[in-house]
Amino acid sequence: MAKDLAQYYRPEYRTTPHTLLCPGCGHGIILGLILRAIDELEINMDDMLFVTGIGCCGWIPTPQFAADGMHTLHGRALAFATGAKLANPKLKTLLFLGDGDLADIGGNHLIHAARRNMDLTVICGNNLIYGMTGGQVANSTPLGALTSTTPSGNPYRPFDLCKLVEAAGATYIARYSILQPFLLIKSIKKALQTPGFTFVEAMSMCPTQFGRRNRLDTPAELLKFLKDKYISKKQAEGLSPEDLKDKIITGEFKDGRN
Ligand SMILES: Cc1ncc(C[n+]2csc(CCOP(=O)(O)OP(=O)(O)O)c2C)c(N)n1
Ligand SMILES: [Mg+2]
Repeated sequence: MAKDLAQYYRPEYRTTPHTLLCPGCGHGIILGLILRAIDELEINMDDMLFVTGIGCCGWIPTPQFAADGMHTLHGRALAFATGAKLANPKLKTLLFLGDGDLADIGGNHLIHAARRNMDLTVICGNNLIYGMTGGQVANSTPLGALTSTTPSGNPYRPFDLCKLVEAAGATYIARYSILQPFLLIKSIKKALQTPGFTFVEAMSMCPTQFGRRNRLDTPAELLKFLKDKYISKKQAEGLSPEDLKDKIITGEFKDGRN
């Protein structure tokens, strides 16, 4: 099991971790799970490259991880990562991207990186909203949810990002929530070990924007709301489209090489 995770931080961040994350933010949990996956696989941080775009997720690997990192432009992290991978194919390249960064402004890059089956691991920290910029609606926001740009409720149905990358050609695909930390660690490990485009949708949470705007006033209330939303692939079997309407299915959706 995990050793002292401080070893993965640059010395100046070991005693006072640098975090811009709000209390109750799910991204911090995912940060710990990514490090645990790397620790369990015994990957040397010198062999890793972390790439992010802009958003709260952008602050997860950089500047504190003791590894090479690129904090790039909003929606363009996959393009930067593609270039870096071509320049140095030996680096294990992990991107940690927000739902908006990855699939709104960056949506076309996502489709084509998956289609080309680039050897990249993408972890999407999906908090159902644009967290950093004031709680605007995202491709991932549930139907009816309140955001700063949908004060009467989101009229659009959300993307299913796992189905999107599956259709485009990704090799490994899984979705688990921060309520399933061990399954998330396992899937991140598999994603890092599988060549090709590998995708883990890590369902996070944002009490500051999503919770507050949807009258889920504490992180615990938001967590309970999300717990009711997630069901496993097995639980979803046999349920009608009506029963599944408000649910998010978790599980491993593809585990193979194309
Ligand atoms: C070209 C450009 N357009 C818009 C922005 C503003 N912007 C920065 S982050 C962001 C969305 C963040 O949402 P998400 O990717 O879901 O990350 P989160 O903060 O929720 O983790 C937006 C719209 C920007 N920085 N650059
Ligand atoms: Mg977000």
